[in-house]
Amino acid sequence: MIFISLGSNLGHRLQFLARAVDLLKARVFRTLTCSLILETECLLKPHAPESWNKPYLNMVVGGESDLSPCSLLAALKQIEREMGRPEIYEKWAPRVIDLDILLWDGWEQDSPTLKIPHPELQNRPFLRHLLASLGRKEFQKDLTSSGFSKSLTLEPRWVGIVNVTPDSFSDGGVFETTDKAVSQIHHHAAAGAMIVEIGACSTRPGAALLTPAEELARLIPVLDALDLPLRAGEIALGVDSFQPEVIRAVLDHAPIAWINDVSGALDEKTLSLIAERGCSLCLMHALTVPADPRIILSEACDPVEKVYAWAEEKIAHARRCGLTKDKIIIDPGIGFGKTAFQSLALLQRLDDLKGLGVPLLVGHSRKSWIASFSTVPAAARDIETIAASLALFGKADYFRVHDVAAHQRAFVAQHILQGGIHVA
Ligand code: PH2
Ligand code: MG
Ligand code: MG
Repeated sequence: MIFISLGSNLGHRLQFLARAVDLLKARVFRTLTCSLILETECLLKPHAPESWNKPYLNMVVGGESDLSPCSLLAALKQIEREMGRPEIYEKWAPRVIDLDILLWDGWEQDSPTLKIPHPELQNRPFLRHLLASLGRKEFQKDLTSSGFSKSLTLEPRWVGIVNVTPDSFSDGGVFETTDKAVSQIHHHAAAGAMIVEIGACSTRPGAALLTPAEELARLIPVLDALDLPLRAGEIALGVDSFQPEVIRAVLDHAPIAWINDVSGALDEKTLSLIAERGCSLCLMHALTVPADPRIILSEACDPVEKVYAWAEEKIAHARRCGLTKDKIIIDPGIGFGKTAFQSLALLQRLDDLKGLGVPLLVGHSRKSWIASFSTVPAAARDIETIAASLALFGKADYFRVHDVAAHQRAFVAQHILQGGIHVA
């Protein structure tokens, strides 16, 4: 078994860890198990600039590889470079990604360019903690409650929901809404959301649609308030809108990582613009927007087959407009034009959509399918949502939820019991 440590303390740390794991899986490892992620205090050399003191996200992966220690080291350096780490850097300066060989069963080495085991293993209890969590008995004493300020899991990837919907259209209402939205965005990002998604136009049954101007009047102040973290790449922001004019305006205004189109009906010009900007596109299946409880899929049809056929067509169309497969995310649209029975069937057979060959998103959080077995009000449905999320683990890439922090807590517990998550 070979163990690699991953660390990031610059930019969107979670996204950098995710990208590095994807590359390790593709290039280096035959099998791969991921540890939890711990947030740790930055260890610095004496007299390091105070600006370097940025907390790390650290994790460990273990697996089997056919590479020699020397070629593995070269592969790690190559990944670091491709991910934007400069070729020459000062020792222990902040970095988007650091990949080190920690341990190699049956191999020890002490050369100027490579030392195995990693000498810093002695000084970093969090690395020994992570190795213990992957079952390494020699570090069992290190599996303790100290040495980290936060614990997260890398999988699934969370999309945190933020509604920018004021009750009043007065200035006071907009300002108050902006503040609340911005603080919720920071809250989701700190809790471990991969994407934080803002939406100004409600799509729940009976909701009134907004004009593009009304929608933008709610969105733009939020983008402006987040200008710094967005430009620094610290937060990946999604916008939930299906109006081409709104999408164009927000893409021109700020770096947006993701557009969520709940209509699934964007025109070619808008799709091409999204592709050009390197933005991801989530396409949701719906019959009407806003949702109309009277317009639902026929009882005779198989909802999974229906969504599959719809998605195949939408993916082909989006690809013709320049979007690549990794940037197209398919969402079956739980609760949109479906009975509770049909929504449940889609959740139970989410796997069947994997054949589409694109990332999948599931948005089941607090929705009315829960009312078919629970009497708690919508805002209190997080226990049911989290239980469903745990049952759906591995069946979708992205989970779009109202409470990212609570999901992370539940998934960290599941992860630790399983002794790591096997990703390859
Ligand atoms: N890596 C460093 C320097 N300091 N501090 C923490 N908490 N985590 C690290 O991975 C780390 C560090 C140089 O490799
Ligand atoms: Mg290091
Ligand atoms: Mg290093």
